[in-house]
Order: sequence, then structure tokens, then C-alpha cells
Amino acid sequence: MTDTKEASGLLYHKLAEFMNDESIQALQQISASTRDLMSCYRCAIMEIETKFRVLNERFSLVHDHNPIDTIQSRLKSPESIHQKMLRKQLPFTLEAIEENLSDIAGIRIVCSFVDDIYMLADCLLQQDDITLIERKDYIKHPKENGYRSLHLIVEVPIFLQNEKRLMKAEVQLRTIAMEFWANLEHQLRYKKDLPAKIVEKTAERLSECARQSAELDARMQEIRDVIEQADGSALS
Ligand code: 0O2
Repeated sequence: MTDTKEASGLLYHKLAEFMNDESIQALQQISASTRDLMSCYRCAIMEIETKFRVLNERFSLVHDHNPIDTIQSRLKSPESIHQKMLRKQLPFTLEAIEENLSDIAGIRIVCSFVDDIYMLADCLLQQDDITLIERKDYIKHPKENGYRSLHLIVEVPIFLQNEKRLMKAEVQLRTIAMEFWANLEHQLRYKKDLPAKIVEKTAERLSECARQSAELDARMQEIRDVIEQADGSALS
């Protein structure tokens, strides 16, 4: 941390040697606006995380179980934002970033059961301050490599000192099995310089693992349904 601070201080002084006052002011302005925008995305993450924590709390009270296993969130890194803007052939400006990227604020909700994913998604989308921008159901329609998750791109208001801002965020909902698969696939994808034959074989094996993990999710869901039915009839 201190190293980063020292390095940016050094960079600033080096730049100051070559730049006039106007350019330095412009640079400071960009840096302040970037910090402001990133802070707004952090606020959006807090808002959405709270909504899910509230839902989890209420379900555990009413239905005696927690639908959420874990909540994770992340702010997309500047390198990753830069890569995505390059890939989309868009200018690397704050306006273009805010307009075109919807996953700078990312919230991941990991559940034990598939049904809970859809139940939580419905509960979130019913809230009157949430606007659904896009829904990608990779559970019902897995990606070719086997990736499964429900993605919701939403807009959420954040309330600042004197203004309200609408921020976009990506909510990914998945089961523990989907999370396990996606994490391993992500790690293996970044292994470089492997022979083509191994890459091909690995893709096949990952796809088979994805199929098995979907089967496991379906079985766990069935077991839960049977238990809940039995529990319901025992009470009635
Ligand atoms: P990171 O590290 O999570 O930021 P779009 O965003 O609509 O322009 P994109 O990126 O294809 O297009 O959107 P999509 O398909 O909804 O995927 C966005 C995110 O879902 C990815 O973010 C991953 O987190 C996750 N994801 C999608 N496909 C896969 C996959 O095949 N494997 C794994 N492990 N994760 C996946 P980022 O930006 O790639 O990464």
C-alpha cells in the first residue's frame, strides 16, 4: 500500500516536471472523477448486498432456512475495465465506461439450491427501486463450455449527500456446485502455453464435470423437495 502511494507520488512529481499547470489540473480532475465514480459503484454494491442480507434474514425467520450460503462482491479492476473497453473497441473515458459496462459493480450470491436462486431473483426484482436491464439465464441455457449461473444486470439508486444516482450492477446467482465449477474453470483457463491436445481434452472434461454438477444440483433439489413435502404433511 505504502509502496503504491510512494510510486504514485513519484510519478506525479515526474509528470509535473513536464506538464503545465493546466494539464496538471486536468489530470487531478480526471483522478477525482474516477475516484468519485468508483465510490458510487461501491455504494451500489453495499445497497444490493444489504437487500440480499435482508432477504436472507427474513427467510430464515419465516421458513427456518437460509437461502444464501455466501455473498461475495468485487469492483472490477482498472486493468480489467481497460481490457474490456479495448475488446469492445470503445474509448477509455469515464462517460463511455459508465454507459457501456454494466459489471463494474459485481455481486455474487451463492445458494445451496437452484430453486432459491429463482426465488431470490424474483424477490429482488419485485423491489420498486430496482430496474432490470438484462437477464441472462445460463442455468436454463448453459454456455457452450458448461458455465451455469443466473445473471441480472440491474439499476439501483444510491442516495448521496445532495443527489440520487442510478448505478448499474451485475448480480450473479449460482449454487455451490456452479461456483465450484466456475472457479476451477477460471483458474484452468488462465494456464498458458498448454499443447492444443491437452486444451481440447480439458475442455471436454470440464464440460462433462459441468453436466455432472448440474445433475448433482437437480438431485439435491429433489431431496429437498421430498423432505419439505414430508415435513409439510407431518405438520398438517
Ligand atoms: P470477472 O473477473 O468476473 O470480472 P458483456 O458483459 O455482456 O459485455 P460478457 O462478459 O460475455 O459480456 O457477459 P457474461 O456472459 O454475462 O459474463 C460476465 C461474467 O460472468 C464474467 O465476468 C464471469 O464472471 C462470468 N462468466 C461468464 N462466462 C463464464 C465462463 O465461461 N466461465 C467462468 N468461470 N465465468 C464466466 P468477466 O468480466 O469475464 O470476469
